[in-house]
Amino acid sequence: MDLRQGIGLRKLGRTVDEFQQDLLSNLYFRRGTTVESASMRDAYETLSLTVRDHLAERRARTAAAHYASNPRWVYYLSAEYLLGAQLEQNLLYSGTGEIAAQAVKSFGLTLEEIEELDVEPGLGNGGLGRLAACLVDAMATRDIPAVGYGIRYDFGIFKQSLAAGGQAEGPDDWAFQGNPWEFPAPDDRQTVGFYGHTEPVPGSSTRKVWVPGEIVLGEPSHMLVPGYGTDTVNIVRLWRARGSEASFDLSRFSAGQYAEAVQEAVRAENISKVLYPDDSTELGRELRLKQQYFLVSCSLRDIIRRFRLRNEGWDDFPEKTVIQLNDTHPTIAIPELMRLLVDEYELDWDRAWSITRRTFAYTCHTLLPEALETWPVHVFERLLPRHLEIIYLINMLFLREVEERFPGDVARVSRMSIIGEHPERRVRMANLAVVGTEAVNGVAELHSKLLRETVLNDFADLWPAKFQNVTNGISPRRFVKLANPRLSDLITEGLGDDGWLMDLERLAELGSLAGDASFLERWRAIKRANKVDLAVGDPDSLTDVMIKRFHEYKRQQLKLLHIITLYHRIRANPGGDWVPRTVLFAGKAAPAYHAAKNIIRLINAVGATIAADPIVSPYLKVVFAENYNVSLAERIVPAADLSEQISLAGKEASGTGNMKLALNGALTIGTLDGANIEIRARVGEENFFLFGLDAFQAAELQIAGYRPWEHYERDPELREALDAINAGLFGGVGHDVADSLLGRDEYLTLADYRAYVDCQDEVERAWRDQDRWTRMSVMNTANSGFFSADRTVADYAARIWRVAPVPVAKDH
Ligand code: 26V
Repeated sequence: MDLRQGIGLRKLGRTVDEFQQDLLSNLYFRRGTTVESASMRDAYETLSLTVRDHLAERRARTAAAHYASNPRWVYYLSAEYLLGAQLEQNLLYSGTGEIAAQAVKSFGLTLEEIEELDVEPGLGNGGLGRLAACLVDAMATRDIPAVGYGIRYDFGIFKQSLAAGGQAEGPDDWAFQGNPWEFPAPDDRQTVGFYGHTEPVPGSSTRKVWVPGEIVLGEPSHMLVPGYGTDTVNIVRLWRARGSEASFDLSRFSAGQYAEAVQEAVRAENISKVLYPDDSTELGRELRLKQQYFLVSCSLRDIIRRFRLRNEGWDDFPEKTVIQLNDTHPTIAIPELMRLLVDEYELDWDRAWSITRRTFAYTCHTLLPEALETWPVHVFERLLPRHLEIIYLINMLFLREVEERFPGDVARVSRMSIIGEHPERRVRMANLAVVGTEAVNGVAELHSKLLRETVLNDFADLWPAKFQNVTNGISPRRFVKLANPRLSDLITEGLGDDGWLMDLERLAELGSLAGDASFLERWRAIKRANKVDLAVGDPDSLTDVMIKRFHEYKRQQLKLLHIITLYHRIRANPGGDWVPRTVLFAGKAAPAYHAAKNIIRLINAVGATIAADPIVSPYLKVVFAENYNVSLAERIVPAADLSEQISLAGKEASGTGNMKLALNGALTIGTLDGANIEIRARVGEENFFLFGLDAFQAAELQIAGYRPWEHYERDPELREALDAINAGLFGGVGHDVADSLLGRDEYLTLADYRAYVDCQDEVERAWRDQDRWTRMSVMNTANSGFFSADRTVADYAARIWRVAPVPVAKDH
């Protein structure tokens, strides 16, 4: 690096010959093997290291630029990242795809076969984790100095398979054979305390000394996060727990108790052992709180270390630092920063509180009450005694403020308290997150509005300016360019260049091509070719996809009722002019979420009955694709004709699969929920299949008293569908699903059934006119430019983070 001594970095290979030489030297010197004895694994590791070097060189220039400008930094704190497979992405972002393909060919290999060894790190559950990955991608693309902090789980989200038609879970030991994409940085390890007690500090009313009862080490490693079309390479820094030397019990070892001697170390390492696979229901497990504090404690100390590299004192801290909390999972960062400032750096409480509040911002990703995190006070007290004291003090001062503003309003005070009292005392993390931050945002217009008007209404009364909306977005690089190369090439040809990949609103220029017959012909041929690649059904059938986590509010069961209705219609009129359909489901259910697993079982049972039926099977096929993850999404999304976004209105915060599908030319059938509303507003109501209750009507119906049974009695097709389940038509599977629908039907499935089925008839009318359908498809892509994560990041940067880009110099 030519930073101080004028020493230049040796140039990395830019021609096929040079790239081959780089491969060879990496094979010999870093992999430690030879051409003669190299395995496919060696080939994969060597190619990955060679590509990684190109990004690492850019990383060095990025770090130099950041160091020189001492900018305001964005720190994204997230318990989850779903980064997706790395090799193909990094070939694209480093611009080495072409030469790498030719270079590996000379060794008798293809990129495709090497890419098959590239395992995606499944360090997240679903939407929230993938959003984190899209946002770090977009921050790098926008040249924003940023670090994403997370946990390096040994086991990611479980591997899903089907066993006897139901979900079975297997371990995801994703880095079992090593991970060439990460750089371990053991020198930057941090020490984290748990348990223990606090002691007063003589002469101080606010300071305390916390004497932890357990000490754990956090060791970071980082993965490179390149920007597209720029030289910025940011990092995601992931912490892994290690036992400290003190956790090794020498006396037991000497006494021959070898296993007992290391049990403390094993306990420590369990902290980052496994990702919790339950999204949207809180279990209140101590180990999960431990994970959260582990992430927060390591990350905050690292942030302070980085701040100290270029700054002194504390006054500039909130000017140089913004910490975005991805949901409440990292919210203990608020009392932790208070603890560091007050107890360790000896700032007075008010100054520390002013710094803390100005440093954090909070993104909420849900509206479901059961997904709002709370922790029993006794769990908190045992694990983090000092943090609980700090929370009590924050709460006392905060509630005093509330009483001053709303004198005598005790109900309001108890609703806003960070400590809930009933049925047991619990710490309400969302309340803490709102109180301790400068900005709070929802993830789609409707979601942000409902947050202000319902869940966080009291807080919005108190601090209206704090509440904002930042509609989610997705990476067009991963979900169009990499996932759908055929469509990308056609778009690039249509627009004249590939600038749309960094300026997605330019897709609007496609609108003028929607009248061009030959363009439409090619558009349709690409969709068909993508379906052939996916190979799940007849490529000429309507490919109807529902891909997302399984949850009752998302209503996979509504899609099932529609499928059963189609089955009955075809059976009743075998010679009818039916639209052939392939329905593709994919998604995981939380292992303990029995109702969701029952829906998976019923999908497979219905699929089997249909497949065995010679009358129906020519027109209808139901497929369940196992182990939905980022890589599978990249294969399904380009092949979809119809995108199912049918959650009960008011329940889906945003959705991001809806954006991926619309951008790839699928038409949406959906409710007025989450970002569907914004998709419809942009692609045009004539290009969107809308049905169902809106959020207001749904809430009114719940209040008025909803009786699902009435829909069953009134609607013969609905009755026929539910009766078929109960009569055992699907191998006796699904009684529990039917019972739940006819009993409480919490998510108003039966209330929306008729509107949904009728709307599906509308879909089929549109499908029969393939020219019309293809035009609608083009208009969906053309008008989805808003849903780029680059725009999302620009919104955060302008309205919440107040950060500016820092360009990276081209050369040393
Ligand atoms: C929530 C919880 C709740 C407590 C226990 C453990 C746990 C683990 C994960 C989560 C995350 C659920 C929240 C989530 O993924 N929300 C989704 O966020 C997407 C990105 O903003 C959004 O598009 C989806 O609509 C929303 O469901």
